Amino acid sequence: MADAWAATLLTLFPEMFPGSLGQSLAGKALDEGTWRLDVQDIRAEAVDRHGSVDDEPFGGGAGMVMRPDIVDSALRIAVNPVDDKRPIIYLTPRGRPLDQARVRDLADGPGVILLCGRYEGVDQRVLDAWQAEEVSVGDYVLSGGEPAALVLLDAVIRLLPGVMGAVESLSEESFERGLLEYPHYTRPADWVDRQGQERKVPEILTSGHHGRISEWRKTQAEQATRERRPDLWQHYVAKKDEGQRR
Ligand code: 6GU
Repeated sequence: MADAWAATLLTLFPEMFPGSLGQSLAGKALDEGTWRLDVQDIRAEAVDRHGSVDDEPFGGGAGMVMRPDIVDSALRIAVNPVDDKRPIIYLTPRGRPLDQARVRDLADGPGVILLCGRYEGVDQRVLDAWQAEEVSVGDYVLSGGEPAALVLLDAVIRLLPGVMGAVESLSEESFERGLLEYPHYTRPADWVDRQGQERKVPEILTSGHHGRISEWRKTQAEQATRERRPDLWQHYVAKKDEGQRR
């Protein structure tokens, strides 16, 4: 059998893992050996008796920066230079935004080495030396890379073979078609909210007309995308036009 998809995670807060990844689909897949998680405490690489891993930024400014020598030691332990083909990803709001295409590529590969920074970040030289890919999970600032690592791993692990039961739900979902998903409804068909207002399920969904239901869902998906994500909408329209010109 081929080796399981393997994540190695470098962090100053190893107790944060597996965290949410020990639950639900990801947790079951972890127990079953579909993927593995090695958590490495960066502080174990400290060389002084205080266990320092950071220092003041050259040039001044707020906060502390993680030392390149300490992070380098941690990476030397994590990476086997002979046969480790896994990308090294440093999680930072300075990084390229994570998207479903990158998530898919990671799921298709052997695994990932994730470096979580704290404080103001990691000395740039060690990132350059290891050709670390800098990745962000969105335009907001987290207090550290750890929750971002959980997000990235969650997105990848659900794509690993055998993790998601219903494979059909994959190709139809958000982003796989470049659109946000249509809204979902279930029983009861007639429901009264807390103000006493009757809220019925859109009639088309209980009509049994599968063709018309598909059309309705597509329209709903397009409308939501146009209103909420003009960036995705532009891309979708451009690709549709390109398809028609062929
Ligand atoms: Cl990857 N790290 C931190 N600290 N903040 C973020 C982020 C990553 N992505 C978005 N905000």
